[in-house]
Amino acid sequence: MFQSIRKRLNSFIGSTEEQAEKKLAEQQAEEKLTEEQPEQEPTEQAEKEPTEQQAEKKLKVSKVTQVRSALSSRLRLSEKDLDGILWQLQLDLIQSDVAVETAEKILEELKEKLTSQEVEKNKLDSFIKNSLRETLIDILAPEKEIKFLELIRNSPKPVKILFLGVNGTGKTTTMAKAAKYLMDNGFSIIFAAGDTFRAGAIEQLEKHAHNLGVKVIKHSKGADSAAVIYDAIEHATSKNIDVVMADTAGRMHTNINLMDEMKKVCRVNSPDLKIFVGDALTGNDAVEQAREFNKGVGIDAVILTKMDSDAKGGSALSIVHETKKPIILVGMGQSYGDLKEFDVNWFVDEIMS
Ligand SMILES: Nc1nc2c(ncn2[C@@H]2O[C@H](COP(=O)(O)OP(=O)(O)OP(=O)(O)O)[C@@H](O)[C@H]2O)c(=O)[nH]1
Ligand SMILES: [Mg+2]
Repeated sequence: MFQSIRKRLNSFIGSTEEQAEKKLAEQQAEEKLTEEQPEQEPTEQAEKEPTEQQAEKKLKVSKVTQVRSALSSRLRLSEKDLDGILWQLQLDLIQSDVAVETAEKILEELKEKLTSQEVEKNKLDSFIKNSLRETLIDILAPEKEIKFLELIRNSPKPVKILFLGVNGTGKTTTMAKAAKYLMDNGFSIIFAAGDTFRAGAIEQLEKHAHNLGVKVIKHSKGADSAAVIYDAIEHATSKNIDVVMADTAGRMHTNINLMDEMKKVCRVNSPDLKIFVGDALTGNDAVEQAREFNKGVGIDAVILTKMDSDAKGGSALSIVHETKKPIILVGMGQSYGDLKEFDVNWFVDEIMS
């Protein structure tokens, strides 16, 4: 998981450290040269100076030497020192599925942090790692944090959740996984078979529902998706069910008819949580889709699926940076239990370890 980006970030840390050490060695060599300048021949006057004054002078000189050795173990990186390394990092990030604007923002913030202060030689490693870590955490900060379980716990019931995204990203599977997660935490669930478009979609959802022991509200294929979801909400309200989870048909964000249908679903049912489900393997496409769905219907949160496969990880950084919406859950496999709450520290540890 995330091997590509991890390797590249580690290479950035190594190169920056190397560059800093090189600069320090040059700095020390220069200082040594200055120190080795021959001292002035003792003048007659000095010879005549009382020993007390000579001792005082010696003390001053030794203090200067002390300050010099203190200085020579510290350094401050400059923009020039970092130019080449940051350029390489930008290319590496883009190759790890980080969108160009997000990569630029990372570089800008990283450069500011790395050049902001003098650092002690023995603290270089942690300084560079912390600068990178803080930068990545900043990039992953949404405008509003959402803790999934907490939100469900604290919202008026029934909580209405809509899963949306393009075809095959994992909406239906993720909805089933999220249902299991919520049921394990004591909530009751009902499914709305809102994908009335794709052949076999209703049956696929019914199979998950059967496995999990969840009721499905369905109409027939081709029916109005907004109406199916409406019925499910009515049912949940009358039966005191905590959460309505509505599946929807996968649609390209460029498909105007289906996007209009999604707008209607939202208008009729006012979902509490519109979750964009993106496939982490599709990299920059997932970012573009999230942006367009956000523009079209407004999303509240993101779930990234297939993080267990060969995902490069960069799309997580870009999606949050571009949409400012939080990633709430990540899909880590095909079983019902393979879903976890997204934790920024976990993710940054994973890509930096
Ligand atoms: N490895 C892995 N596979 C996943 C994950 N989530 C979903 N899948 C797989 O992705 C495929 C598509 O999943 P669906 O849930 O049918 O996707 P969908 O978005 O509902 O697809 P449409 O309804 O056709 O738009 C299935 O084979 C899932 O098992 C995940 O986190 N990891
Ligand atoms: Mg589906």
